[in-house]
Amino acid sequence: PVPTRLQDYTPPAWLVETVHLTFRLDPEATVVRSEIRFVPGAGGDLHLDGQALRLLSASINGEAIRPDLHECGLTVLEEQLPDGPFTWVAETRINPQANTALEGLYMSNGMYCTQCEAEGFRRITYFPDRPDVMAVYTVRIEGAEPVMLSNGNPAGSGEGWAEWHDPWPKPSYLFALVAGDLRSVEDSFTTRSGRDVDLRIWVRDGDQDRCAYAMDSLKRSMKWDEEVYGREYDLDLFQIVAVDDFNAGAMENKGLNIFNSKYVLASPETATDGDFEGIESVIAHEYFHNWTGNRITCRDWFQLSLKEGLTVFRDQQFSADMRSEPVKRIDDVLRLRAAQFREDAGPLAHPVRPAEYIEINNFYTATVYEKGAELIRMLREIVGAEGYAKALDLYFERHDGEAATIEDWLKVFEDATGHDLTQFKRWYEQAGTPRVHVAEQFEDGRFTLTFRQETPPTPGQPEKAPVPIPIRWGLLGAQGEVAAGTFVLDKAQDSLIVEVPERPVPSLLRGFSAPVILMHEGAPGDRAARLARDTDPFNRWEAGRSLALDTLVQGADPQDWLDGTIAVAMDETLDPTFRALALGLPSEDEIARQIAETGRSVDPDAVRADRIGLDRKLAEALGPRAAELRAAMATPGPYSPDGDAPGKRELANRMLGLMTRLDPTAPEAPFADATNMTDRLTALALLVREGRGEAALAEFHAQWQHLPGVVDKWFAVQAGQAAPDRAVEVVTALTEHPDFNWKTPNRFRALVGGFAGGNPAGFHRVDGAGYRFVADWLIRLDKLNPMTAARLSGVFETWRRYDDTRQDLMEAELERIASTDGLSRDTAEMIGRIRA
Ligand code: HT7
Ligand code: ZN
Repeated sequence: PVPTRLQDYTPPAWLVETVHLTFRLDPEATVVRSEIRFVPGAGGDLHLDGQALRLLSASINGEAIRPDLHECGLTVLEEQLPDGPFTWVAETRINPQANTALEGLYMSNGMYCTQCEAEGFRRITYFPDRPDVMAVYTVRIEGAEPVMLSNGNPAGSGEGWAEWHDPWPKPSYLFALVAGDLRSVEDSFTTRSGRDVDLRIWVRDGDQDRCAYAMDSLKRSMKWDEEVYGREYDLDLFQIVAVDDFNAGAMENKGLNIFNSKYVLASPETATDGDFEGIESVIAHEYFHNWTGNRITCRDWFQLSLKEGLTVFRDQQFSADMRSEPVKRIDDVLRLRAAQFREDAGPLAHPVRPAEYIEINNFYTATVYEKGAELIRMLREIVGAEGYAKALDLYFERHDGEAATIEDWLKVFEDATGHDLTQFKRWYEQAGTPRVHVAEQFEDGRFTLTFRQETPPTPGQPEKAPVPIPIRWGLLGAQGEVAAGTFVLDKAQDSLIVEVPERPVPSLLRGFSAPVILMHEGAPGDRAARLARDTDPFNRWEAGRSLALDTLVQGADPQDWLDGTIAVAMDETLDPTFRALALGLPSEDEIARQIAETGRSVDPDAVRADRIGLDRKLAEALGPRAAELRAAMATPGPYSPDGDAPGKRELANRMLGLMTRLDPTAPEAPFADATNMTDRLTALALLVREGRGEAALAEFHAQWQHLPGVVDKWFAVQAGQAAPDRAVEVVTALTEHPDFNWKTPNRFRALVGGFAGGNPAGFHRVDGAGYRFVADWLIRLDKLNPMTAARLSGVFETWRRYDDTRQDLMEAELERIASTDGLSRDTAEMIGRIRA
C-alpha cells in the first residue's frame, strides 16, 4: 500500500455546507440516504471516500448519475459537475451486523452504534471523509428502537423516527448515531452565562445505579473548563452512551460521546479506585475535546496531536486539580515511560507529528498522546502560566470553527508571547527521547552544571538536532533550598553557573519538566539526600526510583533505597498515595528497558527474580511495621473514591503485598472481609500470585459473572498473576472458558493483552509458547477486528532487547503473522515496522 504523506497535503476540491442523513435501520441492511450540499473548494474532480458500501442510487441536482466506483470510493470528473454549488443525493446499503471491525455503524449487544474516527464515516456513506471538510448535519433515524440518538440538539421525534440537528460545523469523524433499548440517568448543568444544559448518560437497563461518578465527573469537568480555560458548553444537551464493544476508551462525537462502558460504570463493589480515577479522567478528556478537537479540529490526521496532546494535557491538569498535583505528575510520568519511552526506544518510534502513515489508526499512540501532552507542558514552562493563558485565548479566538495545524498552534504562542518557537518545532518533527548528560563542578563558591544533549537515531532519522529542553532545577543546602529556577538547554551543550557558599545537592528536571532521560547520578549520597529532603516531591520520588533501579539494573547495594523508602513510608506528614508510590518498584518492563539502555540483553526470568528479591528485602526490613502501617491506613465508614481514602487503601494494600511475600496466607482474610473492589481485587491478585487463588477465583466469578467489566478483571488477574512457567497453559485453558467472548475487545484485551503485557516472564517463556499463543490469537482477531489486533502487535515491539534464542522465536512469530493470507493493512503495517 502507498503511504499517505504530510507533504502531499492538498486542500479539498469541494467543501460541504450541509448534510442531511436519513437512516432506515435494519441489523443486516440499513439504508442510508445522504443529501449533501457541496460548494467549490480548491476545485477539481469530486472524490468521495467509501468502503464496504453498496451504492443504490446517486444524483446530482436531481439528475441520476453513475459515478466511477473504485476500491476506496467514487469519483465524478470535474467536467461532469456543475460550475457552482450542487446537491448530491445518494442511497447506500450497509450491514451493521456483519461489521466486526467496530468502525462505521455496527451492533453491540443488539444496539446500533458508530465509531467514525479516524476514517469510519466512509463505511456509512460516500463522503469527503477528511477532517478539513466541516459541515452542519441534520439526521433522521427511522426504526423500531426505543431510543434513537445522534449529534446536537433534538429536532423532533414520533413513533418510529427521531431527528437531530447539530448547528456546529463538524468533520465527519465526529458524527455519531446510537439506537437501542437504553435507559438514561439525567442531570443538568447551568453554564456560567446561564445556559441550561441537559445531561444524559445512556446505559443498559440495570446499569443506571453505576453512573453517578461519571455524571459527577462530567459536571466537574464542565465547571473546570469554564474556570480554567474560559470554555463553555455550546449545545442544549450533552449525552454519553456506554457500550460494551468498543475498540478504544471513548469517543468525543459532538454532543454524543460514546464510551467503552469500562469508563462509565462504577460502584464501590464493582470498580477499583483506579477505575474511578480512570472514569474521571476519560470523562474529562472527552468533554474537553468539545473545544480542543471539535470546535477547533485538525486539518489532517498528521496534526492529530494538536487535539490529542492538548486534550491529554488538559485532562492531566484537571485530574491534578481534583486530586494531588505531585501524585498525578508521578503517575503521568510512570505512564509516559512505560508506553512512550518504550515506543521511542524501539522500531515503532515516530515523531509527535508523523510525516507518513499507511493506516492512521496505528498512530493513536503514546507518542501522539502522551509525548504530545509533554510538549504542551514544556511550552507552558517556557512561556509561563500567563503566556500560556494568553496563547490559549488567542488560539480559541483565532481558530474557532477551523481545521488547524501544528504551525497554527505554535504561531499563536509566538504572537501572544513574543517567543520564537522555530527550534521548538523540532520537538514535533524528531522522534526519540533526548538524553541529557550532566557534569557538576564546585569551585570558589561557584557551582557549575554542564548539560549536554543527544538524541539517539530512530527509524528514518539518523541525525538529530538539539531541541529546547526546559530544566527546572533547585539546589539543596544543609538548611534547605538555596536557589531554584528554570534553565532552557537549547544547544548541544551549555552550562548553568550559580553562586553558592557550599557545594549543594542539585535537584534537576524537577516536576519532570521535559520528556528526556536525565543521565545524572551526582555525588555519592546525593540521591539519598534528595530522597530524604528534596522540596520537589517529584524529584524526591525520582531519587528513590533511581536508587531502586541501581539495584535492579546494576546489582547495587539496596541499603540507601531501603532506608530512604522506609523513612518516607513511615512519615505521617506525607500524603499516603505519595508514600505508596515511593514504595512501588519499577515494573519488569521498565527494568528491562533500563537494562537494554545499558546495551545488555534482557533475561526476563532474572528481571522477575531480582524484582521479587528486592520486594522481599523491603518486606523483611519493614518487619512488623508493615502490619502496623496497614492497620493505621484502615478506612472505616462508607467507601469514597475521593479525598484521602484511595491513598490510604493503596498504602494499606501495598503493605499487604509486602506481608504476603513473607506469609502467603496474609491475603485470605482481606479477601473474605473486603467491602470494596479495590481491596478485594488486590487480595485476589495476591492469592493467585501465591498459587492459592482457586477458591477465591471461583467465588469471585460466581458473584460477578453477570457484569462484563468485572469478569474482565477476573480474566486479567489470572493472565497477569499466573506463575510464568505455566501461564501459557492457564491462559490457553481460559480461552476455552464459556465467558471468553474473544470478539469483544475488552475481553480479548483482558486475557490476551493481560498475559502479554501483564505477565512478562510468562510471555517470554524461553520455549516460545507465550509468543505462539499471542501470535495465534492476533492472527485470529485480525480477520475480524484489525484495529484491535494491530494494537496488540505492539507487545512484540521490544523483541530486539532479548537474547538470541528469544529474538529468533519472536522473529519467527512475526514472520508467521506477516505471511498470513489476507492480513489487514493495519497489522501488516505494524508488523512491517516492528521487523524493519
Ligand atoms: N479521539 C478518540 C480516538 C479514537 C478512537 C476512539 C474509539 C475507537 C476508535 C478510535 N480511533 C480513534 C478518543 C480520544 O482520544 O479521545
Ligand atoms: Zn482524545
